[in-house]
Amino acid sequence: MNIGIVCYPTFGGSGVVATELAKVLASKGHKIHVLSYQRPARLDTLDSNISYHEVSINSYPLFEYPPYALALASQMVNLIEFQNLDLLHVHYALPHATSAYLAKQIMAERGISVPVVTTLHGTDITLVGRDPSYKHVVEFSIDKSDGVTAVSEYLKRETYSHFDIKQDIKVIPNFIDLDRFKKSNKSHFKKAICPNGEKVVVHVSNFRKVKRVPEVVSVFAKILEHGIEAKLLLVGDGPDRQKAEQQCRDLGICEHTRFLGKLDEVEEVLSIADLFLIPSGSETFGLAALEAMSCSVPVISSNIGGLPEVNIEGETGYLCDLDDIECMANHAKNILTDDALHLRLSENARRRAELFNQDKVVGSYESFYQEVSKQLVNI
Ligand code: GMT
Repeated sequence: MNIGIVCYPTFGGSGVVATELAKVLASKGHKIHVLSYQRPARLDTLDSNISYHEVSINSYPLFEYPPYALALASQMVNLIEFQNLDLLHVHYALPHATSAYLAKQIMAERGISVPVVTTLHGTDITLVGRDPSYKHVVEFSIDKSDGVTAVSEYLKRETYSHFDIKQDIKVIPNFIDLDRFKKSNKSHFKKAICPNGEKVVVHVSNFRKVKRVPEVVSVFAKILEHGIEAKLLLVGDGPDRQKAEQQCRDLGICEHTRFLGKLDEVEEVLSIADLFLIPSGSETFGLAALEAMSCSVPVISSNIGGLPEVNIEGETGYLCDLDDIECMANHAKNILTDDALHLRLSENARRRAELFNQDKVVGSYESFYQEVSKQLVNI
C-alpha cells in the first residue's frame, strides 16, 4: 500500500510509535510517506520505501500563531494527489485528525476517496484533547475518521467516557523491536558508571510534570537510605529537569545521580539497568516501561492508566498507588537485594515484552488498514 503517516517528531511517545511503524511497514514492502514539521528522531533510515515530507509553515506578520493544521492539511492533499496515497494514518488526534478530515473533504470534491485512520495515544485524550478549548473539534475529527485505534483498553474507555464518539475503537498496543531492545553486554559502560559494582536504577522520559521525575529522585534517595549502593541514570530532558537536579543537590545525592539527556540508544543504558522506575501521574500505555522490560529490566510503576496492562504486579515488577514513595522504595529494596527475585522478575519482564513484538502488532495495523479500506469501498 501507499501509506501516509503523520506524527510529531518527538523522542518518545506517539512520535516513536509512528516512526517505528513506518520503518516496519516499509521493510514489508509498503511505500511510506512520513509527514511532520521536523524529521522524527527515530527516522534514521535510508530505506527507499520511506520518504519524509516536511510541513513548512510560512509565517506572516498577522499570525501570532501560524496555522499549522492548515499547512498540514494542504500537504496531505499534495501527498494524496501526487503520491497516490491509499490511506492516511495520523498519530495523535490533535490537530492531525482534523487536518486529515479537511484534506479528505478537499479530495472528495475532486472525486478521490482516501481512508483516514487515527491512532489515539495519550494526552490527546487524557489532557489536551479534552480541554474545552479543543474538545468539540477533537471529538468531531475522531468520529469522522474511517478507523480509530487506541494504544490500550484504558485509553479506549477514557475516550468513550470523555467524548461522544460513535466510532468503534480498536485497541492496538504499542510494540517493541525485540532484537534491538534486548540485554546486551555493556560491561565497559557498566564499569565506568559503577566502578564499585553499584546497582543501576534507570528512568527515561520527557521530564514533563506528568512523569513525576521528582518522585523518581525521592524513591532513589530512599534506596540509598536503605544502605544499597546504587546509581540513578536519568535519560531524557524536559521541563522538570532543573527541579530534579536541584532536588539531588538538596538531598546531597548528586554523586550517585547522572542526568544523561536525550539519547538515541536508550537500549544501551537499559542493558546495564537493574531496575526501571516509571511513577507517572498519567500514562496510557507506557512505552518506556515496555522498552525496559524488553531489556529484561523489572519495572516499578504507578498503578494508573494503561500501566497495569503492561507491568504485571509481582510478575514483571510492582505497581504502587500514585505518589506512594514508601511503596516504591520498599519494592525497590527487595528487588535490588534479592537476586532470586530479581532474576525471576527480569525473565518474566522479557517474556511479557515478547507478547508485544513488532511483527505481530504491525500485522494488526495492516489488517486494520485492509478492513477500513474495504468498508470505504462498500459504502
Ligand atoms: O505525553 C506524552 O508522554 C507523549 C504521548 C504522545 O502521545 O506522544 O505519549 C503517549 O503515547 C505513548 C505511545 O503510544 C504511550 O506509550 C504513553 O503512555 C503516552 N503518554 C501518556 O499518556 C502520558
